[in-house]
Amino acid sequence: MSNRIITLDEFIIKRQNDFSYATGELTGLLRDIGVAAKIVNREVNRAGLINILGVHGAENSSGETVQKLDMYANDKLIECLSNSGECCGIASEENEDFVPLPTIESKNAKYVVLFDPLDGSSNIDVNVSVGTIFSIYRRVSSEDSPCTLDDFLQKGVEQVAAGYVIYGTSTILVYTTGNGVNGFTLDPSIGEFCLSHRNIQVPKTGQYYSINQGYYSKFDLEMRRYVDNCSDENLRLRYIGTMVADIHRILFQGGIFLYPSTRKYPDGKLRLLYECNPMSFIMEQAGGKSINTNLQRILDVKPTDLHQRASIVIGSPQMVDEMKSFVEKYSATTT
Ligand code: P6P
Repeated sequence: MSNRIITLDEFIIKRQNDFSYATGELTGLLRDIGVAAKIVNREVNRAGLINILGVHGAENSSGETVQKLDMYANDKLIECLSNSGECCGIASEENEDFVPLPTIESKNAKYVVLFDPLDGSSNIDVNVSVGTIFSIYRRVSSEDSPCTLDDFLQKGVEQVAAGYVIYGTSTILVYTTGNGVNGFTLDPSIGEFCLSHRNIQVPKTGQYYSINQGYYSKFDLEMRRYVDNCSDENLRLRYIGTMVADIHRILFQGGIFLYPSTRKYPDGKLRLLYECNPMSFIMEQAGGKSINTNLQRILDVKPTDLHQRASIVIGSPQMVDEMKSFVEKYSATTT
């Protein structure tokens, strides 16, 4: 295999024939997201130096305090997607409502984009990996009018593309358009994302489980028993507190990530539309599985609200199946 550098742009253009209906717009959209990721990466890397850390003071739609870098990343993504002319609307964790992009070109655009601009932002101040997550759908509303809420409330199985950027020891963009998963590492010396992980396949099983064990006493009984079982099986606990980083590790080393319902978050904490759905699309495309603690496939859940939460169990297929059968068995014996 040649060691020739393949940039993200080159790869996207070469693969645009993978999906018959695209007329280059999805290609343009993915490239624009790549540009936004480079801009955000620059600021994430400089954050400690130019003092844009610290609490922005505002609160996002989840009532969480927003760090300045969240707002910066949010603004840059909206700016790049607005300039692209390929996107008719966006929805973000940082915006209460969806944002139609009303320019003439965009109004005829076919796609909407949902994103978490900076996942794990509470980790920024302590130099732990954070990420950006994005999810792309074809609009369902008429193309000669502004986008509508229905364009965003589609099942995860309808996504045409999804991806994430992890800002860690290196910056890696991972995405899928439904034809496998590929990873691109940013080479700062040339300012390009270069193909570094071709056709990522998650290991069928693994030695790691990833859950906030601090909530153990607040889990449902069968989840507590499953966590006990992980310990009995001598699995190793790894929990970074950034969903992108925990799932990125699982894609390469295998394992299972769980954010179940708790008393504080009876429907789970993570957001269905711009966290669980895109990460589940990627995981399934890499051969993994993703369900909620009602044992329903995440991508089949019909959304009813932009910011609705979901419980999630995602990772190596054998481990998700084992967890599912464990819960089924335990629930059966406890009814
Ligand atoms: P907890 C980060 O705030 C986040 O949204 C995900 O990236 C992460 O997996 C989760 O919340 C961590 O939540 O309750 O364990 O701190």
